[in-house]
Amino acid sequence: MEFERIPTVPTADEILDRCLRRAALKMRLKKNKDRANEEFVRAVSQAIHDRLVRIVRSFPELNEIPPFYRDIVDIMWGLDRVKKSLGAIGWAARWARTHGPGLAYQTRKAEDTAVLRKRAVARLSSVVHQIDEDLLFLNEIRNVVRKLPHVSDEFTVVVAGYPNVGKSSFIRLVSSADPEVASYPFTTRGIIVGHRMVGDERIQFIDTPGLLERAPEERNAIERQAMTAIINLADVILCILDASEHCGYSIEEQVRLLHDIEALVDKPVVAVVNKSDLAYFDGYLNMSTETGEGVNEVIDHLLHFRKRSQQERKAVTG
Ligand SMILES: Nc1nc2c(ncn2[C@@H]2O[C@H](COP(=O)(O)OP(=O)(O)OP(=O)(O)O)[C@@H](O)[C@H]2O)c(=O)[nH]1
Ligand SMILES: [Mg+2]
Repeated sequence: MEFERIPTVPTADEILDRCLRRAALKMRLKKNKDRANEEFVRAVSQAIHDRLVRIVRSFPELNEIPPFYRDIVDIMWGLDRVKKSLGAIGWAARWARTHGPGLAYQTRKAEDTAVLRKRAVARLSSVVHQIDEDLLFLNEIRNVVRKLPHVSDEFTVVVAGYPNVGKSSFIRLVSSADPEVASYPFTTRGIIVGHRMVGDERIQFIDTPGLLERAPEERNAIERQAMTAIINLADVILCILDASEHCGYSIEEQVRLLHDIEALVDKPVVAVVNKSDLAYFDGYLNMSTETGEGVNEVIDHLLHFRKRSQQERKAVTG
């Protein structure tokens, strides 16, 4: 995702420092002081304009980013607020471009060009300072989104279940390459994203640490939205149970969670019982991520939904 390439968004003071210094450097060699003052104003406003435009362009177009990322930005900060801040930066850039030449012209025409130069710089500074909060806000967003997991629009299995049932172990075991550990802003724990090649197609596995382990009525609105953003990625949900109860939850509680999840989402839910090296639970697929027993059967079972989701995608795209 292009998010990780967004550079740090500078503060108003940092922008002004840089632009003033660069303009001063350019003027150093000028012999005629009046001419130098005029050129200084022109150079500063141009540099401010260019810098601000670069900031706006470094952010991806919010209407074009994949729904998962748009959901997260919306839940965390609100799309409108983000657009407003980007708009404010754009406004300041345009201000510098529109008024810069006029300020430079006034400087040249002035009795005392040094006074006018200072006045012009003060006006430019005040415009840049007006967007200081927008700059800080965009930098906060940048710092969060660059650490989001990479998820793509391919066949996706979202792995759910109580803590310690073996969700992460499962993803690590079945992933062909080293899974990515990224951060998801709604949980303090790392989220694991892994891939497995099956034939010439990939399956994407996504962890849900701490997201689906509480009863629906205990979740607040933000948590519900955050969960929906992850669930929307899923072609199928794999709900892992632990019949050994070593995870600390009774099997009854775990089955209740399974039913909650089934009721909550309109995606297929596959239940599988992990830690079969310790205990079996009849009526379900059983596997052990420790010994590998039953894991291939689980993958095969998940693949049935790949065929289905491909047909559904074809039906949608015609
Ligand atoms: N005996 C046995 N232990 C397992 C098996 N799978 C996982 N474990 C152990 O169970 C513990 C929890 O496994 P994790 O994969 O971290 O569980 P998780 O569901 O990702 O837990 P959270 O990230 O806290 O939600 C670890 O100590 C694993 O070694 C298994 O098949 N058999
Ligand atoms: Mg885990």
